[in-house]
Amino acid sequence: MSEQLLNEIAECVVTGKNKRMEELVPKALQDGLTPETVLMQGLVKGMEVVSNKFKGEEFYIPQVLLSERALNVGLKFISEKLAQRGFKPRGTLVIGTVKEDLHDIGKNLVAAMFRGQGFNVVDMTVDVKPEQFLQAAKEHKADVVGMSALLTTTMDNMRTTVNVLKQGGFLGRIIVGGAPVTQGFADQIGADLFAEDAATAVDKVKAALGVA
Ligand code: B1M
Repeated sequence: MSEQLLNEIAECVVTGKNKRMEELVPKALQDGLTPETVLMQGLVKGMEVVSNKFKGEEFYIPQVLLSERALNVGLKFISEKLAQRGFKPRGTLVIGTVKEDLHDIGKNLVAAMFRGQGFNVVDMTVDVKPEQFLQAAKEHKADVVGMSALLTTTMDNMRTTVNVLKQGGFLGRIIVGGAPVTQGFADQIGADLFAEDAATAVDKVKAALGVA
C-alpha cells in the first residue's frame, strides 16, 4: 500500500501534478511514512526519472519546470519536518547567477535538479557578487558553490568569484555552467567542475562528493 503511494508521488513529480501532490504527501505522512521515505522514495525517485528523461531528450525545459513545481509542492510539506528530525542532505549547494547577469532559467533548472536529488540548495538568485557567494558558502557550510552565466560579458565574473572563494578559504567544489561556458573556460579559471546541463551537473557533483 505504502509502496503504491510512494510510486504515485514519484509519478506526480514526473507528470507535474500539483493538486494530486497536495493530497498524496499529507496522506503519506498521516499513514505513518517518514518524511525521509517520502523524500527519497517518492520525490527524489520521481526527479531521477525526470533527470534521465531530460538527458535522453525525451523531456524538454517546460516539462522539467512543471516537475519542479510539483516537487516544490511536495517539499513544502516535508522540509520543516526533515530539518526538525536532523535529516542529513546529500550535500549543500550554494548557487546563483553571477554579478551583472540576470538570466535565471538555466540556474533554476540546475537548482531544481539538485533539490530533487536530496541536496540542500541555497539559491542566491541573480546578479550575485563574488563576496556574496563567499559569505553564503561560509554561512551555510556549502559543499559546493555553483555559478551560472549566460553572457560573454559576465563570464569573467566567474573567474573573479573563483578567486574570491579560494582566497576566502572556501575548500569545497566549484561548478560552473551556462550557454557560453565550456570545459576549457572552467579549467582556465580554476573551477573544479563544468556541466553542460542540469542533469549532468548533479551527476558530476555526486561523483565528486562520493555520494550515491
Ligand atoms: Co538574454 N541573452 N539578454 N535574456 N537571452 C541571451 C543569453 C543571448 C545569447 C541572446 C542572443 O543574442 N542570441 C545574448 C547573449 C549574447 C552573448 O553574450 N554572447 C543575450 C543578451 C545579449 C541579453 C541582454 C544583454 C539583451 C539586452 O538587454 N540588450 C540582456 C542582459 C540582461 C542581463 O543579464 N544583465 C538579456 C536579457 C534577457 C531577458 C531578461 C529578456 C531573458 C532572461 C529571462 C530569465 O532568465 N529570467 C533573456 C533570455 C530568455 C535569453 C535567451 C533567449 C534564453 C536563455 C535561456 O533561458 N535559455 C538567450 C538566447 C539563447 O540561449 N538561445 C539569451 C534556456 C536555459 C535553460 O538555458 O541558461 O543555457 P541555459 O541553461 C542550460 C545550460 O547552459 C546549463 O543547464 C541548462 C540546461 O539544463 N546550465 C548550467 C546553466 N547554468 C548552469 C550552471 C551549472 C551547470 C549547468 O552549474 C552550476
